[in-house]
Amino acid sequence: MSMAQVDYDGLIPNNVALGQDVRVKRALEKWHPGYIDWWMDMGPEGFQTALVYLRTAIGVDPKGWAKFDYVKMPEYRWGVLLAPPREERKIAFGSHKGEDAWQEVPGEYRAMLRRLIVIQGDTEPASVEQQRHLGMTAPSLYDMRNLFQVNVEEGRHLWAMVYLLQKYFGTDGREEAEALLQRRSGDPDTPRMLGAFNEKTPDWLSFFMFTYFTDRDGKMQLEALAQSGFDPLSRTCRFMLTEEAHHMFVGETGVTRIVQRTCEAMKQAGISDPHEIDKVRKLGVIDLPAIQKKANMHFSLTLDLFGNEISTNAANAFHAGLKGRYREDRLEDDHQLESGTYPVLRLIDEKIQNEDASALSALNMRLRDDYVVDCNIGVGRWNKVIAEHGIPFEIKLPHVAFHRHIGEFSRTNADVDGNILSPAEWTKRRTEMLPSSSDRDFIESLMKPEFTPGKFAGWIAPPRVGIDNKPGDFEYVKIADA
Ligand code: BYC
Repeated sequence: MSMAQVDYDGLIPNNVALGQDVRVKRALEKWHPGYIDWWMDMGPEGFQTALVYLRTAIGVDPKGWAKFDYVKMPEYRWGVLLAPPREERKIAFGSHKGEDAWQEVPGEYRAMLRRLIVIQGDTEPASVEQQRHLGMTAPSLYDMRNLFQVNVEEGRHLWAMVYLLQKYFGTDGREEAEALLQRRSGDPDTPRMLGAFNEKTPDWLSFFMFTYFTDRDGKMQLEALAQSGFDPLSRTCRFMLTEEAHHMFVGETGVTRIVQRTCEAMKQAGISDPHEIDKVRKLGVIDLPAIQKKANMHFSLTLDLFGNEISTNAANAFHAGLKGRYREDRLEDDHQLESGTYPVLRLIDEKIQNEDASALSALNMRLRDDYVVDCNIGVGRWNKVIAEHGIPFEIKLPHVAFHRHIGEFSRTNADVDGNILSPAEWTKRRTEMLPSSSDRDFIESLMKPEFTPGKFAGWIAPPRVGIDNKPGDFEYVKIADA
């Protein structure tokens, strides 16, 4: 069987010859029931027996890797899929640059590597937990199917990290794999590891913002890990990135469709001022200022996921050849960064100022800057829709110092333009910039399910094309079977 094909014969679909790797196969088979228990307890609530039109990976070839069919989610074939090896791959950066990529864990970097894999792994089930109530209020079967597709693939990404832990890290890898099933998003005693993954995803606008902003952090981090000198991690991340693209598509188009519906309704009602919030809300659509506030929140929470501005962890991981920069292989420099500098925004004398830091210790910032550029592309598309309707409003990403809980700016309060506010001013102005309880209540009041094939809730426009080119009234989820 070629590397591009997946062996579906056993319990765990894979393209890593698991059948010949008895120790790891047994370890994964032992982990499997705990995973299914976790999925039943913490996966999509209320739809575990529904038939969902899902794509399943049948290969790792970029073309034609997926097959679409109706599947009950607990029967989804979660498996271990690595992108094909690149012949004679070399480590592309850091102090081992030019050496052969590692096929086994380099002993000196074992702990660092395990920590990166565990953190990556922890985010995947966390997001499923955060989104578990959303099926009940889906604005259409199309959206419900997309939610569940994202969820099963996050489950598969957990499998991807667990495979690495089980195969390469012995007893402590097995313990970490267990712990990934024990932590819970938002639990005060056993929370998920990173801040944003303990927040709630209470409504569908949040879901789309999460998949737009937070899954995009996933993309950036996976791109950086795909550069890893540890080849199995690189290959795993390369395949995960093909799945991640759909998640960001769901987010970007979801927000676009909400913006579109709002603009259409405003135009129809003859409202040209986007700040006439009460009037807009009476139309049963989400006002643009509320969409802006949600974007402010999800963007700022996601910036925290890049860690501290100055980080020895990031410097060490790069120096060791474990985690590179975004698309390291396309950058032109010495790929070692021992002497270079990078400008970092910092809080100096209560002012936000650029300061040159050593390029190695500023790697989190470099990735974050690349992320912001990437985020702005979709925001531009949202604004195009608003402009096409002739409405004077522009969605803007807030300043990176706004509403931060990690790093330099967690010590201060900045507004969306980066002006430093006193604590009293912050408290006074907070709900201008972040969703207020009345914003939340209003959005929640719209979250009524629409489960008729081909129909959409009134606050969101239908998509331009169906999934797998299906017609508009296609029954993406057969709930009757639930
Ligand atoms: N919350 O040296 P620093 C995804 C901790 S998303 C809580 O600056 P570093 C997905 C940090 O752990 C992508 N704690 O950190 C998306 C450290 O603690 P220790 C997930 C935080 O290591 C949607 C200390 O503060 N993958 O895939 O340079 C759906 C000092 O910090 C936070 C990865 O993140 C935080 N936000 O950078 C599903 C890739 N930030 O160790 C999935 C793997 C920092 O001193 N992880 N801390 O006790 C990494 O590369 C890095 O760990 C981080 C942090 C970029 C997260």
